[in-house]
Amino acid sequence: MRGQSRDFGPSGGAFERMWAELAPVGRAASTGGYRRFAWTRTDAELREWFTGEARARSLEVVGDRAGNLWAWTGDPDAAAAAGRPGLALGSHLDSVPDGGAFDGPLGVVSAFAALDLLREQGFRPPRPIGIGCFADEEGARFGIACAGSKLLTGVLDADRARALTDADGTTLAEAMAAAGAGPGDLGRDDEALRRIGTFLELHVEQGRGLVHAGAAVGVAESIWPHGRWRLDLRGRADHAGTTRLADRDDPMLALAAAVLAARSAAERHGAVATVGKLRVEPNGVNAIPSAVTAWLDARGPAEDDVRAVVADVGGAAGTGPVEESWTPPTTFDPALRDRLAAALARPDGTPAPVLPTGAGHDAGILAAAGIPTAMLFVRNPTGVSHSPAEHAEPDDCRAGVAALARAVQALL
Ligand code: HGY
Ligand code: MN
Ligand code: MN
Repeated sequence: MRGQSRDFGPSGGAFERMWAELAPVGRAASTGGYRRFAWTRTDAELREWFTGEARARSLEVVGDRAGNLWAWTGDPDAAAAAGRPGLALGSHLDSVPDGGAFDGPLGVVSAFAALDLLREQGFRPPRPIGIGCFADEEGARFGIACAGSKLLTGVLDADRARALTDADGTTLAEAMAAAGAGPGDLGRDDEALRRIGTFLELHVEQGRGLVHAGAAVGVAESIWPHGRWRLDLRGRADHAGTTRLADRDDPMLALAAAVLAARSAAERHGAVATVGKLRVEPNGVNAIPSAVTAWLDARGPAEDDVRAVVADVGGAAGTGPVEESWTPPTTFDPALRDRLAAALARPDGTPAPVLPTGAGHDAGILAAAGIPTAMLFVRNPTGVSHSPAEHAEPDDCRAGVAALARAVQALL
């Protein structure tokens, strides 16, 4: 199975052990893809794994009011009070439906492995180092991208979050309570934010920029604005065999128009648009649907273009798209970016490649909250992501750990 520990060869070491331990958690044997959704039993297993790895390194594990977990060296509160807030690493462990092994977990595992490497090298950090594990980055169950970091920074309202429902109608509040997490305390957490002086997220690249650059590791320049809209398409249920075409009110026709419009509008506006999730009622082969619900994901370099695509799709579908999630554009701190590109220069001295991305990340949300933030990308040979085929080569993953350790030393 791609992404499993054997891909990392016989060398052993903490990275390979952690990777092998995570590999089976939430993986579907049929596809090799992952279903690691927020506030599920699989999520609880991942949280337990994270806590175990932290405690094995004598890191203090604290939760924040948004459901995220943090593992810190030293005393991050005392350091923050002394005006020396810590450097936090980390990423997320949740996935999209049938997702890949690397999107998220590579950042968390690499953070633990980089801390190990720094300790082996005798590095004594002048400020605390934290490792964050963000809740519900993919929004696969409750629909909001980067929900944990948006709650942490106050971008996502706690009452709205508590009322979000999954496909079965379970609210986030109910799911958190069932997982033993108190939904009542959800909200912006200034105490947790004060601990973070700088945030640095390592992530598998979701594209082929590093393949073209011929580099194992790169630095993020920016994240495109992106959002998710719901299209409620109503029709009239009727018999598939006895209803004359002229008498039909079939919402599938509006769906078809919307999907084709998404593609043509994206081409026209220099953006990308996807309809990847549908709900059809009653979803019977021989019944004209009474309703079709579709979700549109639209992104691009310019916000106006993204919104123009959404408007075009709404026009084609004959209904107003309902915005469920919006993430404004991120430009990462240029000084941090350039410092890292220099610190991670290639053997010939040229700075590490600097790349934009269309993928959203918790790092983008923390940057928007004013925390100096940077991202490192690790080469993905095919660029494929949000798929069981997502992959990164063992040597590139090791290069990512070494780069993350070097970046920590450059920033502290
Ligand atoms: O959707 C995204 O861009 C990210 O994977 N959450
Ligand atoms: Mn993702
Ligand atoms: Mn991710």
